[in-house]
Amino acid sequence: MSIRTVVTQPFSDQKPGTSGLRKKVPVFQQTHYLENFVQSIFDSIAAPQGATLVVGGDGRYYNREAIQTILKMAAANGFGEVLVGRGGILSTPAASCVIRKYQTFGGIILSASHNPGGPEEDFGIKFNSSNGGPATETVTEAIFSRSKNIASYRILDAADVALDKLGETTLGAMKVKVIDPVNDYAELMESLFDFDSIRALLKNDFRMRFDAMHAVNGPYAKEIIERRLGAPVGSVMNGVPLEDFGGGHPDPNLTYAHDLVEIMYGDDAPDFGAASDGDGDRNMILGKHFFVTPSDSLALLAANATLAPGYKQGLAGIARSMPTSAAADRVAKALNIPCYETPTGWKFFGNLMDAGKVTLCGEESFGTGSDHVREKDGLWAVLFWLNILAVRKQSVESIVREHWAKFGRNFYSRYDYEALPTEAANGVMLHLRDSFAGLTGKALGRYSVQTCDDFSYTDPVDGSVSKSQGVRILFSDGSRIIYRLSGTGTEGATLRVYLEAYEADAARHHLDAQEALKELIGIALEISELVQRTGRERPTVIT
Ligand code: VG1
Ligand code: CO
Repeated sequence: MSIRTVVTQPFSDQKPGTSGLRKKVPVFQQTHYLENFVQSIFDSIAAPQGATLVVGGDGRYYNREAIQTILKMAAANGFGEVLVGRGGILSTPAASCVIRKYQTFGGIILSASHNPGGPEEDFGIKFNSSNGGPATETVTEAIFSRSKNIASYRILDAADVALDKLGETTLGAMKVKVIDPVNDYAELMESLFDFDSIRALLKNDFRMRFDAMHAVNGPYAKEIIERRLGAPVGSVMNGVPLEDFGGGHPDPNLTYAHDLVEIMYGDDAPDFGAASDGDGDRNMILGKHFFVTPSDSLALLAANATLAPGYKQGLAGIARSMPTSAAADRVAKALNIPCYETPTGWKFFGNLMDAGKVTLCGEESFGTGSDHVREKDGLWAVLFWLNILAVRKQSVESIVREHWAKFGRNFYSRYDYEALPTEAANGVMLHLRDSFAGLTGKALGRYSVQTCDDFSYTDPVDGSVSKSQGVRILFSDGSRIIYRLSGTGTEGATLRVYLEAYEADAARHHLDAQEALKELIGIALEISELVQRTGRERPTVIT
């Protein structure tokens, strides 16, 4: 077995986005493409000789091939050991858990999350640091700049490693340990939640469905929900991970999780429904005929956190991404703890959690998590909800309505315009930035503009500054319209419009969100000139 140094040419498009490098599979299959990016990671992270790395992915098409390449390159780049999930599988939160538990140098996670998988669909790769969290912008910038001048990479000439059997093998001088992908994660969940109470709840006439969407969380949910918590077999649906997720979008929202939505809005619906995404870090929470918005879910978990054993000592603070609704801010205020507002993407929460400033974090994009790992965590959120339901013995809907009655309701919706011509999408953003001066102080229907800006964030821990994180139009009553370009798409540009209106009056809390936000939506379309500039009458997805 010998180490080969392969001469290569840089690719110009290896800039990591919101969560790593995401491209269509055929892009990754180009000669040297994956290798260049992996070498750029290794060249940028300064791992000591003999360091341990974690490798795993969501099992989508190209996962296995990519893992073999990464293992051979890790061996040629001086790593001493790699922990890899059996079959190359690790959910994103499980990878974060393993990186932390075994105090490794970091990990490489292969996923394009909620994007479809298959030979013509999406693939992705990212590096997580020793805290278990996505590399900070400083590191991803270093990787990108390395990728622009890379001239060669190192790889071991060796046969493929057997990944389907637990145990240890060697690859050159490097050890490869194939680990159970579920065990460490399941143990962590048992340490945080009251499994006895949840078991008792599931034994009564409480019924639940978890939709794994043919994605990575199937084996995790079956082990935890059906085996350890004793829910009847069949409570976990679409539980076998498939390379193409059964041809669907493994995205837990009301549009794509249609199997679950039909059941939860049908006759004789179960009491609780939940789903997670391709790599297991997102979650959607449903009650009987009832949808909990992700922003509300974060606020509710915060308000009820002490009901779960792992959080009984209370929360240090809460963090939410800027476009996420301010529902959590109201809970933080009542609890007298700080609430941080960060740019979109989980990488911005890591420093706050490492510094002990926050315990819970969340994003409007169906992401919630805590400092138990450094990624958002889909199944964790589901178990947290089950723990709360087991203690409060109320329906999901009544818990949410009580919460609104106490804190007020933040009506919320997001409109996504996918695969737009990049120029048109950029045009909308430029036009908005040019409009700031004219908008400030202006009355628009029943709203009046207080300020407009382009969100900029200074990390309170390391002082790093992230600019241009989204255009905000803030109204005097706390309502907001936010415009952002997605950093995870692989086709043209995706424009997201986030809408939020606060309603203190309980008599209006029963309204449908689209109804309550109608005027704001009209304003958002008008001032952005979105329809004229993009030619799109309607969004691709509304969440
Ligand atoms: C989207 C979401 C963001 C999330 C990111 C990664 O990013 O909006 O909140 O952190 O996906 O989630 P963007 O840049 O497309 O808006 V995942 O589950 O795709 O790793
Ligand atoms: Co995901």
